[in-house]
Amino acid sequence: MRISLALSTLSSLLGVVASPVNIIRTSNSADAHKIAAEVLIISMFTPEANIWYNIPEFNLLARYITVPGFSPLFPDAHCTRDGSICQAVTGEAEINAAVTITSLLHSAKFDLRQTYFLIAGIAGINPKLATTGSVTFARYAVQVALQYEIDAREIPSDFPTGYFSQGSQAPGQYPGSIYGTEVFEVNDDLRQLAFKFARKAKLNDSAPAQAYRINYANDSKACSGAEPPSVVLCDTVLSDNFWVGTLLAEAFENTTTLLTNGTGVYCSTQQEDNATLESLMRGAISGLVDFSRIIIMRTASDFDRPFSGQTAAEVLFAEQGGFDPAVTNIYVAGIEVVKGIINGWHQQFQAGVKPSNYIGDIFGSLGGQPDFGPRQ
Ligand SMILES: *[C@@H]1O[C@H](CO)[C@@H](O)[C@H](O)[C@H]1NC(C)=O
Ligand SMILES: *[C@@H]1O[C@H](CO)[C@@H](O)[C@H](O)[C@H]1NC(C)=O
Ligand SMILES: *[C@@H]1O[C@H](CO)[C@@H](O)[C@H](O)[C@H]1NC(C)=O
Ligand SMILES: *[C@@H]1O[C@H](CO)[C@@H](O)[C@H](O)[C@H]1NC(C)=O
Ligand SMILES: CC(=O)N[C@H]1CO[C@H](CO)[C@@H](O)[C@@H]1O
Repeated sequence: MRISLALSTLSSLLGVVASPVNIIRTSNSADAHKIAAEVLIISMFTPEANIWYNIPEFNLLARYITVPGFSPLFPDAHCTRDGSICQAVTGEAEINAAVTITSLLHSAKFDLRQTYFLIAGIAGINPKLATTGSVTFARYAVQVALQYEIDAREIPSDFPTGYFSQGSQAPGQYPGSIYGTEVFEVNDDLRQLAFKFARKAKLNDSAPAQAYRINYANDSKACSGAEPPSVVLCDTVLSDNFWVGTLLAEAFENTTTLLTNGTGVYCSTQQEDNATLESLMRGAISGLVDFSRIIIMRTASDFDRPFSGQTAAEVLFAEQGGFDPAVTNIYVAGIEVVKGIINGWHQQFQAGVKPSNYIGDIFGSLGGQPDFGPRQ
């Protein structure tokens, strides 16, 4: 599905060079040689990874660290010489994300207990909330395809969609069967800081993206699709399945509302984050990472549904022009987040950003009482 494009580097965009501070902490001798990254960028595939190379701020290709269990396509983690900033590339979709992140957390080469994880990838976008090129920061990640599915041609006549919760009898009913990976909630206080950092960025855009998004201008329900790119606080939803179209999008809006008990806002669409978060949460249970140090940033490359008068297949195959600005804005906005954390390390980030909201999964595995899910 994804188009591969040669992306020029952005060396001229940022004049200021943030010099990553010190580190490779040596608190006890067993950990002395481990890389204690302050920020670890999680990319999913080549264009998302490459946008961080040949930049003026730091050189992620100074160190290649082969990690057993990483994808055959992306066998190495990358780090700056001092180890303060690293990157892992998971490979696309849920299985790759879960296996790569789990392998990373159990690698003896890293000490990730104080690391901030910046999930930084492209995504589909709900034109009710934003447009292509926009940068979103999520509080909830919702797994929407973990449901029963009946082909739309065979659904009961009173069903609005073929998707409905496992253990339920119809769309709209709360799931009777919970696997535990349906919803994750991350640190909202950290999200607000990341949002503030990213808003310093001058977002990239392109003439083809502008020309295409005009089509949403007169669609009263989806007119945000025609606005210029912006930085937005809204949630992310995922499935291995790359869905497109008004009916599936609305069905999954409903699923998001249902699974987050009305709080989550279906906004960006992607294929990895419940898997990445499940791995990070299991790592947090094992004391390997701090689940309050995760940022989910998704930039919008394509619309999840057509404009009025267009079909679902037409939007899927259209040249929407959003891919290049979305990839560029991973760096343009993401670098502000990385600089914000590195420059504020001693004053704020080393000690951590205390979440005022619940964080974790639907079971309350990390303690606390989820604000979604069946009450225990
Ligand atoms: C967007 O990025 C591309 C590629 O670096 C660049 O050529 C273009 O001038 C940028 N446009 C804006 C509006 O920043
Ligand atoms: C939107 O409506 C205006 C005013 O009716 C019209 O001039 C314009 O062509 C329409 N744009 C699209 C993309 O349909
Ligand atoms: C979404 O939920 C609304 C309100 O319950 C319902 O009217 C609509 O048919 C649902 N849409 C889909 C596609 O399931
Ligand atoms: C979420 O909604 C379900 C279904 O309405 C309800 O059973 C559950 O108690 C709610 N959970 C919370 C935490 O409010
Ligand atoms: C790692 C993990 O929990 N992944 C889950 C994400 O959702 C899919 C459903 O499509 C589950 O099968 C996975 O277990």
